[in-house]
Order: sequence, then structure tokens, then C-alpha cells
Amino acid sequence: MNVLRFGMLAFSALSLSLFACNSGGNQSSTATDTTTTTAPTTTPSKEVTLELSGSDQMQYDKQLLHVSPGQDVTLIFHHAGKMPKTAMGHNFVLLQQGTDMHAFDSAARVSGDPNFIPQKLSSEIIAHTKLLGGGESDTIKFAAPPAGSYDYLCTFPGHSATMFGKFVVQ
Ligand SMILES: [Cu+2]
Repeated sequence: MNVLRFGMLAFSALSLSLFACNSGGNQSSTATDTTTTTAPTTTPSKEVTLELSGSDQMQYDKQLLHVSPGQDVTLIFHHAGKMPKTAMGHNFVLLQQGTDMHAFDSAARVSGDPNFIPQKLSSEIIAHTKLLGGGESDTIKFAAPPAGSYDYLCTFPGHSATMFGKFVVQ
């Protein structure tokens, strides 16, 4: 009686392990699919490349740029228009938090700097390009500042009325 009972238990244990083996096989293929779909969104890469352009209509093509904390940022800034930089020059200037954008712009206008970068306020600048004319490009690299929202603008005289945006680190 005891032997027969043991035999039945052993048989049912074998059946269970076979069943477990089959379902295990199905589960592992499901797990692989889940991993491949979620991995890219949860791990921001160390480097990010942003593209921004300015036009002859005195506009940036983007008023919001977004990066993640700790990223090394490459910004490719392009003047997509045809006008010369003496008439329609564009730059990109990213300001530290707490900087008065209008006061900074006024200082840039009277700075005498060929790129309209006020050197006396350099501590308020995170990164900037040179001044571009139509068809020109400038690429700059900088480390993303700490998480937060930062202003950027074009400091060519009069342009900050329409050429400004938010650079968000999140
Ligand atoms: Cu401009």
C-alpha cells in the first residue's frame, strides 16, 4: 500500500515537472520580448545631439529643447535662411538660471562683441554659438546643467523678441 502510494506521488511529481518545463519555455520567450521593448526607454544614453535652426523670418524652428541630467550635449545650430549676418545674424545663447534675459540682451547689444556675446556677463552663460549668416552652421558641445528649466535666446539686436526658448533638463 505504501509502495503504491509512493509510486503515484512520484508519477504526479514527474507530470508536474514536465508541465513546469513546458510553461517555463513559454514564459522565457515572453520575458525576452518584454526586455527588448522596455530597455531603450529606461536607459538614457550618455550623449545626445540636438539640432536647432534659425530663419530669415527671425524665428528658431524649436522653442523647446529637452535633454536628461548628466548627458553630454552636442548642439548643431544652423542658419536656414539666405540673409547675411550683418542684417539677419543668429546665435544661440543658453543662460544660467536666475539670469534676467532682457538685461542680458541689452548688455549683448552694447557689448561691441562681433558675436553679440557680453564678455562681462560670461558667468551667466552656460554655452553659446558664434553669430551665423544664412547657410552657415556652428556645432558646440557642453555638459547638461543640473535638472531644471533654462532660457535660450538670440542676442542679435532686436531678435530676442521672437527668438527665445526653454532648454529643459529632466
Ligand atoms: Cu537672430
